[in-house]
Amino acid sequence: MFNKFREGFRKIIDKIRYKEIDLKTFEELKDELLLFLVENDVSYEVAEDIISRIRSKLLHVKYDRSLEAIDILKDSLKEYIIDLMSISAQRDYFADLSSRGSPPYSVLFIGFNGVGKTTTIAKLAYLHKNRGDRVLLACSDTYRAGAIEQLIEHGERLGIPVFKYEYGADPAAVGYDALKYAETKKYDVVLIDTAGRMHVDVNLMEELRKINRVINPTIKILVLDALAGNDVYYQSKMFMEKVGFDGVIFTKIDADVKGGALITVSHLYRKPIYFLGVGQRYEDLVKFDINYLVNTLIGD
Ligand SMILES: Nc1nc2c(ncn2[C@@H]2O[C@H](COP(=O)(O)OP(=O)(O)OP(=O)(O)O)[C@@H](O)[C@H]2O)c(=O)[nH]1
Ligand SMILES: [Mg+2]
Repeated sequence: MFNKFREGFRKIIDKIRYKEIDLKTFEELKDELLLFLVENDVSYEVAEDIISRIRSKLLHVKYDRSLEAIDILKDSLKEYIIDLMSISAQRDYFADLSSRGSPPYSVLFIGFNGVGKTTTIAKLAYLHKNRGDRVLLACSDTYRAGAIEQLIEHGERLGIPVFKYEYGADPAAVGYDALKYAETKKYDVVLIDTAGRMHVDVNLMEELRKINRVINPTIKILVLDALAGNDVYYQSKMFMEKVGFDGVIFTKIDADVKGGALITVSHLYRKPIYFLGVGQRYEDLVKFDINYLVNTLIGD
């Protein structure tokens, strides 16, 4: 996990090994660090911010000559990422849900095409079920061929019912009626799947606004594919502008992604990363652990 980032960072660190800290060393390193961050999917804007903060930190440090630049660099970057993602450490998906009223809770999943929304819903349904929650899945993707069958198949495998209408039905109506149904039947949570959409899909983006308005979900989760790299910058911007979101789930972390996308999105919105998708099985949804991330990216 995050091997490229870790190895790249190690190379940078090796260059300054045994050098005493001074600003000259840092200035020499600056461009290389910037390039390294950008190559690892940290957006340029964020990479520049990281560097300017680390730099100003160095400027204010009273140098202890026994310290090596390497330690300052590592510690500053760790501190920066931990601070940036502190919201992810503080917030918990299940706690967030129950802090927002009473059941049935509704969770709306939004995101670009093929990022893993439906799979993530199935994984999260599995987690809910294991906690003893009564879960309902709602198929508000009435657009893509096979979308309804895909959700039904997960429902059957998990022993969880699926609320659905026909293809072409109004996705907002599916979500709304699913919620009404959940209220009557005393479900705890409704997980609502939506069709993948891109910024060029003007109608689909408008439709998403309607879904959001009509359902008024307890929580909106933006699903992002960590393999999309720096493209998550544009994806998250677009969904934030159109309907907003309360938290993020990154998928395909198992595919040796670089990791910078997580930093970029945290920097932009300070929204919690609730979970990471780390494979194709139902068990492969893990709570985001910031200390694990930082130690994996930067090392001890
Ligand atoms: N390796 C890996 N694959 C994943 C993960 N999450 C999803 N996938 C795969 O990604 C592909 C797309 O997943 P879907 O859940 O259908 O994606 P979607 O966002 O619902 O797609 P659309 O509804 O078409 O927009 C599938 O082959 C999934 O098995 C993950 O965490 N790791
Ligand atoms: Mg889907």
